[in-house]
Amino acid sequence: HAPVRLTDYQPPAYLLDTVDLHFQLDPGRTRVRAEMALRPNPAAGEPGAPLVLHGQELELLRLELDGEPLTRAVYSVDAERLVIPEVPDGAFTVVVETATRPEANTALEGLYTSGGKLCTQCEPEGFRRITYFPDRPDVLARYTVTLEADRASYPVLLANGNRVAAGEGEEGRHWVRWEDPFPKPSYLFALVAGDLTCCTDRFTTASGREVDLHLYTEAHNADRGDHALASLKQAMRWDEEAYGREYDLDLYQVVAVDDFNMGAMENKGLNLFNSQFVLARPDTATDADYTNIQAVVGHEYFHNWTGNRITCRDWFQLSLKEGLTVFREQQFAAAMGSEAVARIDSVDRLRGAQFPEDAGPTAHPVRPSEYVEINNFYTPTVYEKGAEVVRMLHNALGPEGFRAGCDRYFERFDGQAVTVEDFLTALEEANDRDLRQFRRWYTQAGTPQLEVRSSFDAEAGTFDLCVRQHTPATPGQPAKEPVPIPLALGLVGADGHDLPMQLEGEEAAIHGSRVLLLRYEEERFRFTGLTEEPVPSLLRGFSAPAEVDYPYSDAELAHLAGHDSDLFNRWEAGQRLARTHLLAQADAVRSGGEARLPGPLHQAISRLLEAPADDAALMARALTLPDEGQLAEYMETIDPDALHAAREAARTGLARELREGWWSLREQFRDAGPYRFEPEAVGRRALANTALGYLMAEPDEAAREACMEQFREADNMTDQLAALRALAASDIPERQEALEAFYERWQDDPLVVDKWLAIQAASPLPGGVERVQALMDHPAFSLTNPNKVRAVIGAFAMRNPVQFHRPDGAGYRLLADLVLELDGRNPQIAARLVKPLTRWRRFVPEREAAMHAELERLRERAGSPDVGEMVDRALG
Ligand code: HT7
Ligand code: ZN
Repeated sequence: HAPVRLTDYQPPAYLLDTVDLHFQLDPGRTRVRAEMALRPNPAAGEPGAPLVLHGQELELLRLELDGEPLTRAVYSVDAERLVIPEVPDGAFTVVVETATRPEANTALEGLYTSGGKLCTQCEPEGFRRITYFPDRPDVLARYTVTLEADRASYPVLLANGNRVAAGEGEEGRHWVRWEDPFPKPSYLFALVAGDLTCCTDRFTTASGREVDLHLYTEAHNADRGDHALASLKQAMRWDEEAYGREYDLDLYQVVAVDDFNMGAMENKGLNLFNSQFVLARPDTATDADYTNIQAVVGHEYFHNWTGNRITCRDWFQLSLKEGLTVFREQQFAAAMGSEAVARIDSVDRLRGAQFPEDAGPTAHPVRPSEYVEINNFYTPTVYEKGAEVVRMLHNALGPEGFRAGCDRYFERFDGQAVTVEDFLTALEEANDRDLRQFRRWYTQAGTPQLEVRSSFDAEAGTFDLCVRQHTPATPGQPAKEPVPIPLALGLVGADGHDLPMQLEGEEAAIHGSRVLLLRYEEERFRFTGLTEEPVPSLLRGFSAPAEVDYPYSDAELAHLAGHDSDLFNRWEAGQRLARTHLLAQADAVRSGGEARLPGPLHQAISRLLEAPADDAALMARALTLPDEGQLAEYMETIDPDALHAAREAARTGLARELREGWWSLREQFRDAGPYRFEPEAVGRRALANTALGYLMAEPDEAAREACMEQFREADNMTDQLAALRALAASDIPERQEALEAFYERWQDDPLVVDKWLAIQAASPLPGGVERVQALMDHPAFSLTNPNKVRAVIGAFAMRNPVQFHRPDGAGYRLLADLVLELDGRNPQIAARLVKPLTRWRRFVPEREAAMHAELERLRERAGSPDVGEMVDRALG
């Protein structure tokens, strides 16, 4: 499959003004009539060019040009496109009639069935599975859509925009017509047909427009929409206040769909959501679910301006909408809860998924320059690193400067399909700034490494910092240029306070944090007027997506962990201390020794337990050891068994040594009273359950009893699941009892069953491969439902390193077998599952060989371009 290249971009030869779509919906065979009003694009400079329409898996029934039927002699059609070589010079219309088979569509792109519903997923290139069409994001048109279907099976018929007409058809059929006044690209088209219940709410915009909010679910889930609706209203208000952006239609619709390839989709006025990211009730959804729902509902809403009103010119610009929207989502999350906790959680995600991607064979820039299958580029780099890049811009310009730049962007490009370059130009112009060097963040892959060294001269009262930046080579980019890095820092004194910072040559000192903007490979800074040697607190708030290397002593890390005024770095120091010692233990195991609880880690956790917990959520994170996946990134050659042994020894050691502390922490923070999703209550539950996790790391009688009691009596899923997770990770008789009881109780609730599956698949107990095989044979499992696949295989391959990397390679075989099975059904999901195998070169020799063998097998047998591209990149 030939790659698509950014440098080959050509503007569309024809523009599309209006589209009139008519669907005769039927799950077996749906007929689609598309009438398109086209005209030559004056900007294309290609008079007389052929008209090229994309199309896949379609049955072509009829083609007309300006009302005249066309015969095969005057057009050509293959598996990818339909070409009409000659069209009139001026405006013309094309009518295409096609048929598609929603029920047979297992790829979940285009029009497909989920449960009893018919629904669509068009981003990025799904519309071409609905009709022949100029399916590219820079072709924007006004859509009118008529949906006709059997009334009994599909009483609700939804599309984008406003409902303008409805009527009865023959033989029990009915129809509804929708009009979307905003020009949009085909990827934002959506329709839904089904027997749905509508939860309603209202929102009054800042300028007084009344907006109806409609959330559609299946009838039995009607009591699970409140949180999503509340989150939607919070997001709408926040976007008005933070960005001055109002909603622009009279209706905002959200539909919950069970079979969905990703989290949610921002279709204009008709968002489709994976049920997991919209449905919540205290007894069925955890705090993490509530938090995710708030974030995803916000994310899709924010796309209305960053993505829909202003969209991408081509798919290389994906981060223009995704990076910016993730950043906006992160700002929203911080505003709805604790800023430090929100930052820790997003950095954790970045480090857990994006740093490894940037350091491996699938590394690519935030704005990639070529792809084979665009679906493979919905990555942590485009999303999360893209958001970090926007955050750096926000910090560099300041909140007002950034807002002014965004205002200019919205004003100047509204209704257009644009590029990252256009966004940066708007920021530059509004701020009279030059962001030329900053553009490298979009074009250069790899995580910059910052080597920082210091020296203190007590006599002169100076503290020198030498900072070197280096970005390791990535595929296709052997040599790297320095990128501008805003290094936020503070100098922490012996009493724990920030010391004043005065650089040589400066007139006055700065108190608190300051930002050094690094532009060169090596830079030196001299701080003056210091009467004591400070501990540098570097990259405060994670001011750039970079890795800091500084030779901190244990005492310095403990000092920062206890006192840093930057809460993110307080947490970071504790994690760094834990990481250093856990890695040392893992090395000891590799050299034939036994892992034990490192003293400095014991002291650090014990100090945390003694200190008052002002922010329970923050404390819960500080008490949690870095996971094995994160630790692996810092190991020269990854040995999953050694890492597991080291982390377990520390966890059980802490459980034993600090037993009293864990008990009292749990007692102190267990929440009484009814469930409420409020930051303080969420923090309390997180902390109490962290304590329970430690108690269950060494499960004595009392801990087992307490855990079972919590499991049985919890009135909310957060506490019940925390207990079940602890039980499922322990080889004790209560384990099976609890798992059976949980399934018995929740077997009819697919989203809760997903949790039950994931907990077992992620359990580090021996026999993981067999457990996963048994789960895949369980009636609750289904290969056609991406949530089930993610719950079992995703959890196993991505959250259970010790079992997945089993020495005999059975974990890898199981994963590769599944990729092959999914390859023909849902290539998008199959390709995503290849990811855990792509880092094969980083592992100890026998695992490396076993992973490599599975990749070779995939290369030989997989048929889809999606999996093919991932495997080719992995093998390099
Ligand atoms: N913009 C969306 C990206 C997307 C997607 C969503 C659902 C199913 C398949 C999809 N492929 C791409 C999601 C977002 O970032 O909001
Ligand atoms: Zn998005």
